[in-house]
Amino acid sequence: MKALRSATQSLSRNMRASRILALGFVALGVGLGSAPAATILDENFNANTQPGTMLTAGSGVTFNSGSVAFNGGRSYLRTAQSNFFNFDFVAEVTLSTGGDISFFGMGAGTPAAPWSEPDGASINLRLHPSHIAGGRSDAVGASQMPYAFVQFNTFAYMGSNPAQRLRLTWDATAKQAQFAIDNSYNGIFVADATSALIDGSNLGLNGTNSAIFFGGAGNARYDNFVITSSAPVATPDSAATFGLILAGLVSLAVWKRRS
Ligand SMILES: [Ca+2]
Ligand SMILES: [Ca+2]
Repeated sequence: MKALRSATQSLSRNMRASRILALGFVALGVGLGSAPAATILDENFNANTQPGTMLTAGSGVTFNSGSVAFNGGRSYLRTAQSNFFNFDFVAEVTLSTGGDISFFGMGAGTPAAPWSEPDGASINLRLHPSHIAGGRSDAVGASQMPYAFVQFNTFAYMGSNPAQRLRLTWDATAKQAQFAIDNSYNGIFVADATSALIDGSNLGLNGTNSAIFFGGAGNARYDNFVITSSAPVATPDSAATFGLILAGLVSLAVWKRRS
């Protein structure tokens, strides 16, 4: 009986220990695992000014009527954050097609000579209005421009549309991208066309040149740009705070040595 009680006590002690160990592993898992996907950028352009989270390239970008328009030469708007290659994300934006080709993708988001198409390395969607190239919709992977397409996938002929919701999904582990388009978007995304998987491993994309961008010309107009990602948001404020704390600790150490 005594032996049995001792065995039971020992068993319960072991169970308690393993429960604590399990809790420890859960805590460790939360600490080491990638953060759950969250909305890290949500821009409706209703302020009619350039958001602080985004940068322009080219001279034809204007913020008005609660959205952003692209005129003149082909121009681009891109995220200031440029490390998306390293993180899973889903980016979406609504396009009202203009009179010229429109672009949406991941890369430097700058115009390349001679036609001001998005410079490589890049993965992007090339959307022609109805009167150009039959309104063709292409998903491409480009190492450099002009015309260094490593992959070129024509997957739809969407043509012009006043509310075309564009979606880019990036798998950072597989290094694969996929585009989807919802024509006549009504607020709930339902893909009318989905591209082939684009291999992003061999284009020269990396953790420093991978902004998310869109643009074009001919009064292409974009709105409601949303990024959901496991990427940590780069905030200059937190870096500054860290610097202040560090400076505080250094001066405290100096003060302690002196006193
Ligand atoms: Ca808006
Ligand atoms: Ca639709």
